[in-house]
Amino acid sequence: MTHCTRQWLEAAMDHHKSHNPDPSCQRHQSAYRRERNDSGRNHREFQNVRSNHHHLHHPYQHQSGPTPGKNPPSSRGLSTRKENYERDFPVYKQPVEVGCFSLDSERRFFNDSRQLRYYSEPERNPHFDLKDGYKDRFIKRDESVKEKLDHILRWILANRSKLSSKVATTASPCALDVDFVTWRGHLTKLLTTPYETREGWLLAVTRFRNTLYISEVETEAARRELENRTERHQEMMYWGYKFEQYTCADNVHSSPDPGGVVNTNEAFCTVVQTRLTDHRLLFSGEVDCRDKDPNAPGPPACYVELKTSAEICTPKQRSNFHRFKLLKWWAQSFLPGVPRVIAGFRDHDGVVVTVETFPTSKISHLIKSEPNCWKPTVCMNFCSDFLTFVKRTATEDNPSVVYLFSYEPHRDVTYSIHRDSQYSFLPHWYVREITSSQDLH
Ligand code: 0WD
Ligand code: CA
Repeated sequence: MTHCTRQWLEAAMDHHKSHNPDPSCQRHQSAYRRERNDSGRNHREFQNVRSNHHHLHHPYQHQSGPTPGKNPPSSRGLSTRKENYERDFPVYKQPVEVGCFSLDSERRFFNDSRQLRYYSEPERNPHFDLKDGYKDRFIKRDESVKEKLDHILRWILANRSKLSSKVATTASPCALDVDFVTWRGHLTKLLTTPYETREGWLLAVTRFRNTLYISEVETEAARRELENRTERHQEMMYWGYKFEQYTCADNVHSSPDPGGVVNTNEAFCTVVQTRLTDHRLLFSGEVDCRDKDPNAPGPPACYVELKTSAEICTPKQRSNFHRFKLLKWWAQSFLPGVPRVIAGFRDHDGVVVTVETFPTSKISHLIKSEPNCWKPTVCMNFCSDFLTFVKRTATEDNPSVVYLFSYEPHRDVTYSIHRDSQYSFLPHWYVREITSSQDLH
């Protein structure tokens, strides 16, 4: 691991200083902390962080287990048992934002940050009514339109020069300098797989010009769930967007406008590049807003993830929140390097009663008092081994061939191969453009 990578990882995972054997690393680490604490000075932290933090140990330096990469693969499947992934934390490079894009109120693509919003800190007990506007000021994205990777591919075509290998050689006929292209949300699903007991997934993979594209396919179970959503469930999905409207302003100097329309077509997405072990990744994720302070660190460190969740009233609710929800929140924000998750806790009637900040790097400490709780290292090692499995399996370089990877809870990951099928997802306009520009070399 390079010095720089380790430094980032330690800051991101918030190592306890006394467990760090390298004094020069400690210096860097405390500098990072100071900077981050300064920029985050206005933000409240979840109370447990401070009370528990000092006696918690870092999870990774005490891990022992199988050597990295020695997880015995079965001939066809990939194990999803968490016990197989409890080894040292894998190299995960600090994610770098290489670009961004926006989707407007009609879901049109723009290669810029016009939809980026600014976080406006609410009071601690704000009494935001999340039900307001559901009936009359809500425009919902058409979920029957499956966009697959299209927006990311559009971004790639508009930004080829940032990604292509400087010298195209026959030895390395890589159109893009990355191994994988996908949505952040798909990687989040991979990270949480060893702990997922309810929902399976289907991921379609195509190798094209030596880059592996990963795009989700809706499962039968997910489709049925979508169809059978209750009216209350539909309304609750609106609540998350409404919370964004109460806390996000369109400009640095403006204020949120809770009287406006909530339109879920609108999105701002960051595109980041990073590396997990030997997998070079390019992925995009939707970002809710950024820090207003012009002196805040650059992206992705200035980004803020907003969440809503039911108020926690009982020890059982607290335990479930730690075991299930914080796992998803951590995975989603850790991947692109978003440092803060800000949560609005709502009562049964959809009114936000408290707002708390969860620094991403502290989430894994918060949960350690939970018996049988999740571990970041298991999530990351599983993801790395899955990507290795994909590289080894999806060998035919052909835009119309799909390797369909399938996970059902408590089962291994398996796959099937499909030619020119309903699963093919790379659009002709993308294949044509990449093919013609590459053939010029
Ligand atoms: O299957 C998917 N997840 C697909 C996502 C298929 C096709 C498109 N997308 C894209 C959309 O363009 C959207 O803008 O998802 C983008 C977000 O991608 P992501 O960041 O990789 O997704 P994820 O991390 O799962 O979700 C981030 C946010 C969500 O916020 P919360 O706080 O609830 O996690 O993106 C929203 C949602 O607000 N979101 C979506 N928006 C549009 N389409 C979708 C979706 N399918 N899923 C989540
Ligand atoms: Ca959010």
